[in-house]
Amino acid sequence: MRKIALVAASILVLSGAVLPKVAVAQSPLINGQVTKIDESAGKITLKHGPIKKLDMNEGMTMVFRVQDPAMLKQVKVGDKVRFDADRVNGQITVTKIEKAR
Ligand SMILES: [Cu+2]
Repeated sequence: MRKIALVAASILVLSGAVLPKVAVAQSPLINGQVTKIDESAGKITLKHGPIKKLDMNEGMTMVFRVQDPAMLKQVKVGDKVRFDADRVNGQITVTKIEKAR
């Protein structure tokens, strides 16, 4: 019986039934798509939806600075991503980025 419960729990986790609850608890990320990466400049171009906190009420394609150059290795052109951005020293900067699943 114990084994069956364990298998059932594993299936729940693998199917993602448990994961969405975790995601909801995090701060909402912005959906976007990578259109260009400039590693030497530490910049990324993202097509993105509205970002109310940065006064972008409509979606657009624009260049962002990245907080950490390593972020540019995690994604490639064409990837759909989820990211967060903020004004850092007056520059709009990606503070977090992950591939969308
Ligand atoms: Cu924008």
